[in-house]
Amino acid sequence: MNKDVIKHVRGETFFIDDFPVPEGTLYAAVFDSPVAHGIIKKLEVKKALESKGVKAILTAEDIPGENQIGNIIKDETLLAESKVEYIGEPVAVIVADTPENARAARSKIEIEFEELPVITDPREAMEKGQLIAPPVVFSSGDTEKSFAECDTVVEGRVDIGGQEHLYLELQGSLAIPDDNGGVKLLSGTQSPTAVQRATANVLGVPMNKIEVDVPRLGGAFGGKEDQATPWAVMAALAAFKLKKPVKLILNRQEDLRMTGKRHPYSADYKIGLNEEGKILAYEVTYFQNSGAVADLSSAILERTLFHTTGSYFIPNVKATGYMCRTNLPPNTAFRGFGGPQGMFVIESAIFKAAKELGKSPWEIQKKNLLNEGDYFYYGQRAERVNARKTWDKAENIYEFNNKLKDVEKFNTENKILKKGIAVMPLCFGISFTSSFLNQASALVHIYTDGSVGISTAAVEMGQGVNEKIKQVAAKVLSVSADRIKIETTNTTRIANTSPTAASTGADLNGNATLLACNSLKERLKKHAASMLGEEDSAKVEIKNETVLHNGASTKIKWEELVSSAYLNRVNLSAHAYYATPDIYFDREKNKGRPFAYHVYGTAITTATVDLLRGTYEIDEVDIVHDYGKSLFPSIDKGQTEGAVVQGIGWLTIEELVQNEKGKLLSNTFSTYKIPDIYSVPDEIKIHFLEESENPYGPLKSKAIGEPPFMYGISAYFAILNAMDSFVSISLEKIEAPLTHERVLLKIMGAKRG
Ligand code: LUZ
Ligand code: MOS
Repeated sequence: MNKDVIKHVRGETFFIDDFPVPEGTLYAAVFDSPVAHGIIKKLEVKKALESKGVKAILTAEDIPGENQIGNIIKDETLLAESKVEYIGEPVAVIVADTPENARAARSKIEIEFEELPVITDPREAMEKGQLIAPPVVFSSGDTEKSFAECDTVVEGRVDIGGQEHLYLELQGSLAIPDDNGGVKLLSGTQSPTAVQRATANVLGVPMNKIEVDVPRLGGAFGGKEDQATPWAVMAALAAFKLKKPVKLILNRQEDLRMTGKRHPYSADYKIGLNEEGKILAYEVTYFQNSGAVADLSSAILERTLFHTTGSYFIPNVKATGYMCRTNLPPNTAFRGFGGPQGMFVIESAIFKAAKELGKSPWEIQKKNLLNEGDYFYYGQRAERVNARKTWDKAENIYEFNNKLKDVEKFNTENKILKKGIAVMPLCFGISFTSSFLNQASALVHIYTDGSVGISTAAVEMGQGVNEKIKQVAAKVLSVSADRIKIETTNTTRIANTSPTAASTGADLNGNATLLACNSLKERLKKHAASMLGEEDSAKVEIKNETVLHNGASTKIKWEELVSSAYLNRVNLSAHAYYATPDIYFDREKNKGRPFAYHVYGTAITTATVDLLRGTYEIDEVDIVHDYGKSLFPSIDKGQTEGAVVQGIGWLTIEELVQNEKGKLLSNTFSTYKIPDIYSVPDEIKIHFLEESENPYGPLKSKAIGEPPFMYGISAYFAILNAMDSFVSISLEKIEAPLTHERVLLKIMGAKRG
């Protein structure tokens, strides 16, 4: 099992807010904009400064370097200057002796605005020319020509809601000034180097003066890939100015209000098929609700474009994406990173086309699955494709035909309850789509007592990457995993870290660890050979903490070997670097091989809908997933289960609501509902696909973090399928989330079929 969780369950784990703080630590709170769009006419902090315990109030004017924390596009200030663009936008940082006093001073800050029109809808932003960047088009073949030759052409619109990350640990950081004019940060970030870079930029110091240490995160899901940065930089700014340690931790209300979510999308599609149900052409336009500033939106839109055709081969495709600027907090990375939105639209198109053709969706899905050697429309050749393999396996082991019969029987026997079924084939590209991010390094020390310490760029956020890296090192060195400690992620030990994101944490850092451990093993084997008087180190092996000579055990154990190596001046530390091979992408042609590989799988989901009440239950999700050779099956299984539930939540009960003024109304746990023990599927069955090997993963494993999230899409269509078995529901506009309320309204608005 993942031993990392034992401390969590006992409440013994230190998150940022649990570390003992240095003497004299001050506490910061953020004063954020109460209006979604406006010009700041007056900002007066005098009264607040006189408030109990307040030490300082910092605004944009107090920034010694550049007031800029934009990651991809430089369009994001740390603290607002002359205007604000969303409710929750940071304007000032209040520093006081206690967190309570810092927050109490907040209401004493006086601010006045000239309010400007507020846009929350991406299509409205588009009409008003509010785009963050020029549109992006990916295409292949000739859709227009192909549509003319199709037997059936179906069009429609899809609206997809956002999603709150709801990591358990809130955003925050502790900043400690040093005596070199720099700052050491404890930060809850997936991107230590992004925090380091932004802090250096804002403070006007070189990056080497900023040390970022990340012990672990209490969940992230993408919400801390870019948006852990501002709070760390604010704490650093305060520490830098006041020469005192400063802690800044958002409370839940602040976190919900100030941070961005998964991007809502609106989309128009057109899909063309021949009589047999083969998809010949697909056109789609995405209107991404990017929020007020770019954040990671351009990369997220790109991943949507990469996943436009889902698990299918379609010969003629044209996809256009618009990054629409709205007056909402900057929407950001969230498990799947735009991929789920793209895949939801193609599944919607197939569902509607199936209905037009009088076929079942799964018939069309199956007919169009990717085959070995097909080309993705962005130019990558599909290799080691397991789309059909996982589909067929799922059909067989879960007895799909019997399931269909059961559903039909249930539906003839029941009037108020109806069952539905849906299948979701998964194909998700693994690698950062910005090729340069696909690099990592590892630093491995063997101490003189034989214990091992490993530093990498990977951030542990509950996903189990530390345990996986331990597995890699334990296998390569052939020592017990109990000898190995994974250190915190720290920019002074591992520089220029890529975010722990894009499901690549274990791949990139595991591969770097593997290389470092291999060098150490070679050195130790050579030393063991010299201990044995053997000239050929190939005749020596280290196995289960014992030195073997010509395949036979010797008396030399791991501890003795290490200690002797040290005394003989063998270097017991190794640093290694890994960069994913064979990937590139040409952004002029929008063609290339952006992904090292793809993860495949198939989920079959059944749901029961109560037609009278609009309520539903997800009965069962049955999965065949391609894990490669799993590094840690119980972690991979847990990641799959969690991702499925999170994916279901996104499309069913989790609903973000803003009013026309851009205020988040679903801003508490009572108004924003996430899956709980009552709403999760009664059963999630998971079958590990046999015979899958991945040359790009450490020890042939495959990435796990994001892909299974998209199995949640089948829950949506299982509910729709159940409803459609009773009444002919309109598919003109497919809207998510499919809340109980929406189900009821859709049934009431439908004609009896
Ligand atoms: N982050 C990123 C990601 O910067 N690039 C990506 O391609 C990506 N994909 C998934 C999640 N985070
Ligand atoms: Mo990400 S959405 O932080 O992999």
